[in-house]
Amino acid sequence: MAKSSKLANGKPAAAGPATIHDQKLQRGEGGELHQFAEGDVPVLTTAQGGPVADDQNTLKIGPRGPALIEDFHFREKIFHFDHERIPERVVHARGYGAHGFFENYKPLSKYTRADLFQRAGERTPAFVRFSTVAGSKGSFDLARDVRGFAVKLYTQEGNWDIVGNNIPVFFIQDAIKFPDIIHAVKEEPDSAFPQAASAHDNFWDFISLTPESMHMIMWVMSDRAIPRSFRFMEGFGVHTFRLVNAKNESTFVKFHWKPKLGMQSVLWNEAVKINGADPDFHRRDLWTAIQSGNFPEWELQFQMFDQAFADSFEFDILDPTKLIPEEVLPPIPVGRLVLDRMPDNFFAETEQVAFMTQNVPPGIDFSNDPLLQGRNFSYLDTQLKRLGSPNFTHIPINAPKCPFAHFQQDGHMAMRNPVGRVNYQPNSFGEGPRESPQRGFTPFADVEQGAKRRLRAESFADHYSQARQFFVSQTRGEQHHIAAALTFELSKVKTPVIRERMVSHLLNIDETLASKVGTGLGLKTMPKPADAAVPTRQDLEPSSKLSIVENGPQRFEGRKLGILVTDGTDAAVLKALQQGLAKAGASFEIIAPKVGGAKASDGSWIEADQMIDGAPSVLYDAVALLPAAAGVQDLLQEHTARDFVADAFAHCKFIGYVDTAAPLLEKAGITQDDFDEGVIPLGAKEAAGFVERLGRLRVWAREPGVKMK
Ligand code: HDE
Repeated sequence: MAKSSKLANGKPAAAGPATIHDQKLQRGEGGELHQFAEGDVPVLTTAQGGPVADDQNTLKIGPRGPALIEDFHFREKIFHFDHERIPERVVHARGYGAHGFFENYKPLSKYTRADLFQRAGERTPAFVRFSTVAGSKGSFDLARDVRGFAVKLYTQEGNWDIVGNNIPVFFIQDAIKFPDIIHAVKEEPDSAFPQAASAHDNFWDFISLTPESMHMIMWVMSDRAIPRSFRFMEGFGVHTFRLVNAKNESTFVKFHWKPKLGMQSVLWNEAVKINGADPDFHRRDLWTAIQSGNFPEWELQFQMFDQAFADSFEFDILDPTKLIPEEVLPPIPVGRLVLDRMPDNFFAETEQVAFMTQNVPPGIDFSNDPLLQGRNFSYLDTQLKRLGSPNFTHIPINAPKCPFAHFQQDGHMAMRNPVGRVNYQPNSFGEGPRESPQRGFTPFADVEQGAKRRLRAESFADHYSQARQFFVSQTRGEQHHIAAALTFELSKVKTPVIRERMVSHLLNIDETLASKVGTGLGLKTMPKPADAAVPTRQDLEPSSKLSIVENGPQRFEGRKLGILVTDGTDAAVLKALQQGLAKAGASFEIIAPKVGGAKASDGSWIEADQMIDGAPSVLYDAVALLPAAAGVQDLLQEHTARDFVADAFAHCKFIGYVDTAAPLLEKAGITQDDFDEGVIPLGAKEAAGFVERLGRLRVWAREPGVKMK
């Protein structure tokens, strides 16, 4: 709050030291000092710059009104407030962004002329926005959904946007179906629910009538759709693109972002509880990591191939419902993306950022993927609606960071002030920019021919083989999660025929999966397999790269331990744990019965981050139970304390415990017989070893025993 403002009682607020916020207010955009300042504190003004005397009371006749419309300060303030919202994105409305940079490893001129890939170590500024697809802007973070992974690279040859997802394939093969799939997944139009959930009739009706979506369905029913953090997910450009070099030679490419901290997801039961406990879980995670200097990092990798590979590959490389297994075509590391700065203002940057698939620099080009071609139309179109003016590139987050010059002019909210008389070319005055055949974007000169028709290529007709390949590439536990997710989602579908139709597709993917889901749904008879245009191939090799568990980090870096303390907690154990975590690059939160903290065994004060009611164990990757003998008696009376432990166990997490915590484990229903390698006795000496073991993240062997759905 500006310090010149008055409190409700009309008295000026106490003047404290000027904050950064005030400093900014004090200087105009050009750095000029504000005209009005009292000492160190800037004076509140209208948007027109007029100083304001009273911001607490409207202008009235007499103390009780009526109010006067002459009150220009009130009218301007309310006018602006009334117009604070812009339309949210029609898809990917809920998102969170951060600034950073891309660093190129080595020159790639053999493949692409794109300037950002020409020099080793070159850094290109970046802005990344992660998102969910279906929910509205205010929906919760842990929806079962695809995550958007949109990267804007401010290259020296204009902005390059890789508008990708955390899943390498998509639901549909042709952009003309996009409004249908999105209408179907979003809330139903009559009831306006469910919010941010695909578990409803319309979605599964559309899906069950759209066999091309089956591969994607396997992914969105897998743990990929409930990531633990944006920091722990992969990103994909999805479509096949082209790299084009200076000789105009083209190489096909698929873009992959690999998280440095490895992949990690949560369980569905956890996701449901996280949504209640902290709907901003993913936002908070990214914010906290970056603000504390733990900058998330991804490696950009290219899967590159030529026309001969494309011709020989089992599926059409233009079909966005297919991927190329990494075992078949290993991706090559080309650089790293680091996110190191949060936006100063969410609206100005994250909300106003406009990603567009058609933003490519010379040296990057499109393929004929029909989904990509459709997107290239949609993303420009949508910005006009959302940002309200063709001048959306004037907004700083969207403006290029390289020199630019063109003759586009005027329009709503034009922010630039072009000088001179010439606003066209060619012109006789030798003024203004001219096109450059050498430096400019030249599309790859592919030769196309064919009859003009609305047709789906036959090479796009196999809808089940890669769905099966994905399924059989998962660990048993992950397969179980897919079956449980399908059963859950379809249990929310009220129309029996839709449930059956879905099971008929599953029969073409994997019989055990289909029968698990059929049994889970209580189908009286199994349906016949759906008609398949192409029979499912059984010979595709499993690809271990498709599993999250098989590619786990094996270290606790970037993860968070929840440490439960009470008065009397052993200070030495706590200290040893904290040291172990710091060494591992991990963080922790202290959870105490009261947020004020607790007194440790040595009389020192333990500051708490959370009270037990506000911090269920779903917010942590593992837990340590350090209550003292007296404190544990109080915890035994608390439901939330028992749930803290019971959930950690049911979610297959590592649990460290001191002797005095044993009654709490018992009260949570965990008996000596249940103890496994993940329930670990803790003393000061064991702390380092405990942290080391946390790197496995979960004790998956426990899962069948706890019968988590
Ligand atoms: Fe999008 N998509 N999309 N999409 N998409 C949008 O653009 C669209 C598709 C993706 O953080 C919209 O600015 C069509 C695939 C992300 O701001 C819109 C089709 C992939 C984001 C649009 C697709 C994506 C969007 C809405 C089918 C993964 C969020 C607001 C042909 C490769 C970007 C906006 C951000 C956003 C259209 C399919 C990813 C309406 C027509 C496939 C990450 O233009």
